[in-house]
Amino acid sequence: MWDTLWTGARLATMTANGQPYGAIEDGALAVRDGVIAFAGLRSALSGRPEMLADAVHDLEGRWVTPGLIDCHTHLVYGGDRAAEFEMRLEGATYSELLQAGGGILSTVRATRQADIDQLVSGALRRVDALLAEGVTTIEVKSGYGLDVEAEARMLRAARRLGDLRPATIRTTFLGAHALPPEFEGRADDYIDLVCGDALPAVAAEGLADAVDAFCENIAFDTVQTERVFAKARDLGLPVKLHAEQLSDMGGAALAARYGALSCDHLEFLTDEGAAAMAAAGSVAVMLPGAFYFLRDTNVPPIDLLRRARVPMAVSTDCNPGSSPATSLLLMMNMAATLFRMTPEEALAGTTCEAARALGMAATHGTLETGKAADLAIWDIERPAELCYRIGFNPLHATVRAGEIVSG
Ligand code: DI6
Ligand code: FE
Repeated sequence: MWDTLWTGARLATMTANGQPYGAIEDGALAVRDGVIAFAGLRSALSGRPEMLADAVHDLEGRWVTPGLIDCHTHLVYGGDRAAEFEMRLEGATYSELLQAGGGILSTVRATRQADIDQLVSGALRRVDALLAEGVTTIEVKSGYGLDVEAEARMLRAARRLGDLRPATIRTTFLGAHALPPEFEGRADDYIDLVCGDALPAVAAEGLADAVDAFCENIAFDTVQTERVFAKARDLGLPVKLHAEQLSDMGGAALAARYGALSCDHLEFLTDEGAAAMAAAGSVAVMLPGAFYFLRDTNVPPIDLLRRARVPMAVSTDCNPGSSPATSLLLMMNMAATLFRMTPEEALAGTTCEAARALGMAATHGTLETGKAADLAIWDIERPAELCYRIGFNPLHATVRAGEIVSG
């Protein structure tokens, strides 16, 4: 017996079954013990639905996708940056603000002052906005603490989000995000702290699933980034990188040498960088919210990534400075309108490829027997509608680990 069986479903399995979206029209999906036990044609069921499961629901032709995965966020932080937004509208640039001690560093000040309860309650509002659109897995980075204790506190806050909401949380240590003011002019000393104290402490407490860095002319260079990656490797943690966002630093090629799960942003990615990512199997995480909000004009080289067969994910980059976004559907719309990704690529980017970017492809991101029963059920006629509308939410219900959690 299955726990629950949904019939009358149109399944966007996001598997390579020869159909766009891996679609199965007139499908059925069953779960048992939180795992998908059947995903296929209704006609392939071995008996009458009522005989097969404790609970049976007819979805009346609604579409079912894997629960959406937001694979790159900075949604735990203190304060906000609305005042800075106004300054940018008056002409200040993102890089100038950071170099003048604002930008990321103003969020660092607010985050250092916040206790864990304040960090959690602020983040929950953003988590809830994501969950309202069918998100079931969220990656959360540190990087606004920039000292041993505050970085760990951010990650503890992130982990707690997963206890408070029906979501799978993956945490990433981003100690090398910006140079904290007390290390001004001493970036290498700060990297000593990251590698010698902060990262080992975080690893010892089991607080991070991966390690990230901001490799950029306003942040850390490739030599400093490589020191962080080497330490991560020693500790057995996979790496990812904010690479080639504002300039070409050669970060993607470096990350690929460390077998990076993903390289993210990539507005300035080169042919060599793309080739290295393809060889390493690194996912390209597209962040159109940051591109839009910073009024960037260098579109990431989508055609190059396609030709090189680099998998592409799509994420919010939810953060207070460059992408105050809590709608993954809007990011899918922007991936299509701004980056010319197809709606199918955009949905793959928030399901199977996002799972890959988190090292979770074996268990999440597609509708297949044996995978986690994380589902989003939509009131739509075709999957392209998930990208098509702007600011409209067609979610009917969310299922997390086999349980209906909304709808
Ligand atoms: N790139 C980004 O887009 C975010 N971090 C990064 O390295 C922005 C973070 C912020 O501005 O607060
Ligand atoms: Fe980011």
